[in-house]
Amino acid sequence: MAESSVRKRKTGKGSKGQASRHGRTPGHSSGSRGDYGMLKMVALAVLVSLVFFVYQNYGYIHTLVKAWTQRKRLIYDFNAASKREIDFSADIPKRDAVVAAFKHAWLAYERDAMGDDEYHPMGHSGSNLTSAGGIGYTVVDSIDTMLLMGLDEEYERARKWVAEELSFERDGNFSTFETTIRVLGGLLSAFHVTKDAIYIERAKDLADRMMPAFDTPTGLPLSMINLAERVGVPDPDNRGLVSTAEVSTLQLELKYLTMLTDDKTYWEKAETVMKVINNAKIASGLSSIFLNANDGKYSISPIRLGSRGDSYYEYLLKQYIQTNHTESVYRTMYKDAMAAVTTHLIRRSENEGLIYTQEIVPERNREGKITWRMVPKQDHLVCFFGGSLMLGAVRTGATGQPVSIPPRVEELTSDGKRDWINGVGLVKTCMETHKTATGLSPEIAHFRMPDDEVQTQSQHDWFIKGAGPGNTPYDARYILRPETVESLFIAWRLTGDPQYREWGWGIFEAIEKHCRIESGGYASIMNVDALPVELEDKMETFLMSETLKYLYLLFSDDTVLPLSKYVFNTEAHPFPIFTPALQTGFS
Ligand code: DMJ
Repeated sequence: MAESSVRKRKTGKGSKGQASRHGRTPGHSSGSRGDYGMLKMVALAVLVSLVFFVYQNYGYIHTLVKAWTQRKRLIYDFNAASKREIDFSADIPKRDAVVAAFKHAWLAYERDAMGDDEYHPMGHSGSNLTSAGGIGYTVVDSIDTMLLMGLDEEYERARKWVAEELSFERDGNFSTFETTIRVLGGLLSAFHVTKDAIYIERAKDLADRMMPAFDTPTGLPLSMINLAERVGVPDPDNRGLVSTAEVSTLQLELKYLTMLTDDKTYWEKAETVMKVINNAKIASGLSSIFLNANDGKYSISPIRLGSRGDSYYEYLLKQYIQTNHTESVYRTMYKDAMAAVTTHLIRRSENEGLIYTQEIVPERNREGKITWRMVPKQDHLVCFFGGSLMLGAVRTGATGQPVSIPPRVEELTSDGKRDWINGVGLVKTCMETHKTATGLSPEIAHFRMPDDEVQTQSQHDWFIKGAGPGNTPYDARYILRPETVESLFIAWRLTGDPQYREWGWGIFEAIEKHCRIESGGYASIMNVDALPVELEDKMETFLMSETLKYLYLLFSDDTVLPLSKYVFNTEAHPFPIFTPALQTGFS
């Protein structure tokens, strides 16, 4: 039956064709040849003009095609990711290598500079933040990493130093923000792990000395605090303004301190700041990097996710997580901020379609009017944001809790999917900026714009501004920063994708190869894209508190500090998530 019907259709077609051919008369035939020749001429002319048009407009057409293909380029395939087998067991050799690196850093510091705030591994010396003496910047910042890594002997010596030597009776001006995230944060997480009263006593002493910084007309804390005098000190470099990230990155620490001490003062100070920031909201939903502590308004200043902006966004999300999703005001603030950031700051690069964040900078024109300039420049600091977006997607952009690992597409709202994809893309971009001579990424990456002259000089979509033979700009440095490995750790825990471990291991190997000082410790690099490396004699405290901790966690199994139970302060000190008994939040 089938065959005969096929045959029938063939016959039908054939007869139609024949009928048409038979229908032509000789006269028609010669006319048709003429028409055909004419048609060929026209087609040729069209083709030539098309080639000419393409030749003349190659750049524009190339841009259009690129834009079209980039829109199609898939950053993340939810379905493929969900099918992957996940193995969260520890990678013991790599984890042990990270522990060995920590010991290499700590033992050198302990030998050369025990108790000093900062360490200079090449000069085998330490230094303090002020001439009034140290405040345990390095020791306290490192304690919970030792506890995590099981370095008992090192821990006992550090604990002894805290008990016998640490003093905050220092007549000097200290950064309110840095002291909170490194020292107060370190003491609180050490207390959480050990329940040793020494840490909570020291934490309370420090916090009480810092409270006067909040005595401003609005409650926004001043940038500096004299710990002995117990007075807040305005930052003379910034016309008395306070930085947005600095005032909004004290909340996890102060709120946890209230939970541990039952003293509401800390909580209230922290929450007042957030209320002021919420009220300062401007129409675009964006936040600039400075606030005025007298009137609580944003000052006209750059808008960015890098320095002075970064951890404001981080703590909006983490405050919501810290109190077990009970304070919806932070969810709202975070979601509004992410909507504004997506619209105004997140961009894709020209050729490779890399996700990055631009800055918006105010400029005064000749008439004195403010105009806003877009600057395609991203601080290394922004690399925390990839992991943060992913975490935010599953905590604030999910249809329910808990969310699968990795999240299934139907578990995320449209905002959740948007933030997840941007987060994945941003982590990838940060890894792209590690494609340098050292495998380490610079302090600042610029992204090429369509008509940039630099387009012809760089093979990537990003470049280090001002770098060249004999030129070492500030932007080219790597100072042992943790932001990329922080995002890799979060991305690993939320996806189980081994790519994140591989990338982390690459960064660890690059640090070992280029920053390690044989006699002990690690130094910063002046130019990540120049070999042999030129070193800068400084080992930042966040190498031991953050960079090596996040690498250790990346290679540990997922029962170690699970993200469902812990929230990390911005200096990687883990605090437990809790459900507050007191009435909190504001509207
Ligand atoms: C750390 O002190 C903290 O992560 C802070 O929030 C930003 N910068 C450094 C590390 O780069």
